[in-house]
Amino acid sequence: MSTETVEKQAIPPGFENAHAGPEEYRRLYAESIEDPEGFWRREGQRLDWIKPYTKVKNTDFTFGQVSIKWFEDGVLNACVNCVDRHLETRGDQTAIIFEPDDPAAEAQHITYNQLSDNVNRMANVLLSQGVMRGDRVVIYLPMIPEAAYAMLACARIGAIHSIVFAGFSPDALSNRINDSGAKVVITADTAPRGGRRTGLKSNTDAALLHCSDKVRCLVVKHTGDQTTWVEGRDVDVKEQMKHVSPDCPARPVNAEDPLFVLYTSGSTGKPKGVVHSTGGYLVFAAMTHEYVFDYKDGDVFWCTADVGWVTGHSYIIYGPLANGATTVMFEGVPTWPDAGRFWEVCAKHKVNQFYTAPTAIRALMAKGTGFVEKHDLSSLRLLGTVGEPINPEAWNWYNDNVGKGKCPIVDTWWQTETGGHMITPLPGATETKPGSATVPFFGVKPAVLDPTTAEVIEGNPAEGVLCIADSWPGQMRTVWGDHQRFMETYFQQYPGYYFTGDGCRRDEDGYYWITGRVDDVINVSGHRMGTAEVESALVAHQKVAEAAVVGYPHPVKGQGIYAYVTLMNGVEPTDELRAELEKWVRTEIGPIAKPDLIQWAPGMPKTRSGKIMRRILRKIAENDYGALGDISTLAEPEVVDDLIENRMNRG
Ligand code: 6R9
Repeated sequence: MSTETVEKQAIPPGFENAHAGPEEYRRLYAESIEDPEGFWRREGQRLDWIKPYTKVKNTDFTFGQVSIKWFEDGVLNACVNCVDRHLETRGDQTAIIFEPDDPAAEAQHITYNQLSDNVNRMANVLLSQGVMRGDRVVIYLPMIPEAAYAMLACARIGAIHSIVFAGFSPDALSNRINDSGAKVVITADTAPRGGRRTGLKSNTDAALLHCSDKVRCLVVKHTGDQTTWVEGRDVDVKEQMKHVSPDCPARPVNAEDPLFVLYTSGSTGKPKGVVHSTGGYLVFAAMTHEYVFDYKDGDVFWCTADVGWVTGHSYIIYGPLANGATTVMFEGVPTWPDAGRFWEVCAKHKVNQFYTAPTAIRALMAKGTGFVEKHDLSSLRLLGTVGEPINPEAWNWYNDNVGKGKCPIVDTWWQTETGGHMITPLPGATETKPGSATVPFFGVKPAVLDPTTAEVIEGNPAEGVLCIADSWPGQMRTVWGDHQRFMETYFQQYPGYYFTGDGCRRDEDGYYWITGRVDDVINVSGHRMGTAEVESALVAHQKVAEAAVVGYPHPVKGQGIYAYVTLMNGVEPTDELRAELEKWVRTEIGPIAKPDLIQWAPGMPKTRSGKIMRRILRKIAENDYGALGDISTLAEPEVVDDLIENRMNRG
């Protein structure tokens, strides 16, 4: 689909008093770029500081000496900012609504007072285990309130948390415990999800076989399921929390002290421990949460991500709680007991802002509109997406059926590395275009660079790799234990810029369209093509539920287009349909984009966070499936066998 033909969607009524209107966006954006010192000096004040900063920005993108510091002489505590400072004015307000996996179980409403009590107790338990300022604590928990308590308890005592998504294997867990040098791992007995249970404690037992025997294991007895118990190593957290004091003094830390390390899923090589700071990160998470979601006092905010991903860090915990919000924590999955669960929960808790991933929207779209129509979604004011480009069909479905045409959709482009939203509409300020993340957030200076010459492409339209020309407070500071790798990954290829790894197009209106990771860009007969574009065309066909496109070596064209296609429920995969889809893409984009090979894929290999693992699809398409590499992070490793068996490119 050509982006030029996409109509701008007006700002829906009801956003006249949003945090920023069109004029204010222009004014503040200009200020943030022309005077970053002044802009962020003011914005930094949205936090409470124990010792106010006098310095604001001290950053250098020069390869070999990359250094990023914000508010560097300020002293604060992140937990105080997310909990203590709200107690006087909103101690009895709900901080966290916990919605359990089992829809019949009762939801918990945890007030700021209760949050404070639990966090202080958890912090005292950590101290009693010898955890000190700067120590690492690995958190391997399901989406339960104790995950929030554990994160904030670490922040309270100046320890650095590193969450490992509860869907990861024992191998992944032990690698992260060892790489971060953690003293303690916090886990739970078992994790219920979609009616099934994962043995987190047994996974942790297996992981700890490969770690120092000094690592302590704190266990949250969540379901009460039977587990093994290693005396002297395992600690019953809930029991200990009863016996310690509900008061734990907050440790003042420097703005640049790390708040957390989060490993990025290993699409290439060893996972990187992304390090985020305390001051800059929290300012950026809080500010983006307020502006991008137009968060106002009393709103109920729901981000459906898992706290194991950066989205959960910034928009379930740190951003919302720094703003004194009510944030929903959901333990379950969108499709259990049926495809109406999201909408049931929205209706039940009168959710105002709902933030999810395109992959979830497409999965629910394939099940039909009946599941949405059953529930009262009148509380919704705003919808958001994150994680991948959203194809216009999913955007429209979301807009029509969930937002009923009344809710702005914020398509937020950002990364684990960026800490918070980078390119995104502001609901009261930005007209949207389905499929575009639109315009930069305050303080963000995107640049489109030519991938071969590394030169900046000025003017519109432009197409190339997406870089960021200057630092913003939420930027990652380093790779844990490997600053050299940090510099090589992000600052070497395009000197003077932060390289995002994404390709993008900037249209006539200056709107950004993320075309996917640059390693997903394929070159067919000398024409560069975003795989996302072909996928978008394929999923626009009414019989297609999901599509993933990769390149494969082609004797004439350089690269050919290999498409994996998942059909809607009940649609027969026939040769006629294959021909129909080829023709469809030809007419949607042009003959150049016609897939050379289409393989029916009953399922896609996805990471636990729902991202399609293109590395695997590329290998299968290259008929090189012997070298698939690590598939342990896949949600359903079985789908790979089916894809190999039915591959189209047998060499
Ligand atoms: C927050 C998060 C980052 C990568 C990023 C890009 C893709 C994220 C997107 C998007 C298009 C959006 N991505 N948001 N692509 N439109 N709105 O997802 O972090 O897991 O580190 O992934 O995800 O490719 O580079 P992370």
